[in-house]
Amino acid sequence: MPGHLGPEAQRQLVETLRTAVAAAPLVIPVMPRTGRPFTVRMTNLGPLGWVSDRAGYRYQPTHPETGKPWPPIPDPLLRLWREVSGYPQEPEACLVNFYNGGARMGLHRDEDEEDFAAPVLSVSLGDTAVFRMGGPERGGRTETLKLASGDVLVMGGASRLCYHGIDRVLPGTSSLLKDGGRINLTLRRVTRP
Ligand code: MD3
Ligand code: FE
Repeated sequence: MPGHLGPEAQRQLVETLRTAVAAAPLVIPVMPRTGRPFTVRMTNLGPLGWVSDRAGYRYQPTHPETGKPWPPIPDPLLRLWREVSGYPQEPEACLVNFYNGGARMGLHRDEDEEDFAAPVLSVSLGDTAVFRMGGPERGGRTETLKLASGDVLVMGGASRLCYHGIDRVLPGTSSLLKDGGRINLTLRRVTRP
């Protein structure tokens, strides 16, 4: 849904995220086993948060460094989920990804959730990203799509288990974030109801 969030809604969301990130700082996750750092920095909102460290990928109720519960998912995001997800239960996790100039995210599938019946809902803020979408198998055909500030993407049905990633972020394409970069929010249902 291109431009689903208008400029004022985007600014308010960024303001809310500044407060949340002060309580739950962005961390640079590392890959399981190798310990290779991500280029994206992450935090979470909601009862569960997605983390990656040498031990693996998982959802957990607390921030890995502060040990405190993740801040709540802000009301505007809960309302967005109710409006567009088509899913009766509330989201349990909101993963916050921050991309600076050189950050990217390799092709992967989101499969650490128990409940694949629920869609993943993505909100883009700040600089435009080149998003790559493939099929259900690694190595298949892929296509790219630009994700701009305010765009909302609902990945449900067959697309829920498709490979996807972020090739790059295009600097200077938005003035929403003072120092540039991109924020992506993904709302997720984790447990089976
Ligand atoms: C397709 N984030 O956090 S959002 C992720 O822009 C992630 O930060 C990217 O991939 C980002 O896991 C892409 C769009 C997105 C989110 C979830 C999906 C696409 C998806 C789940 C299944 C298929
Ligand atoms: Fe993903």
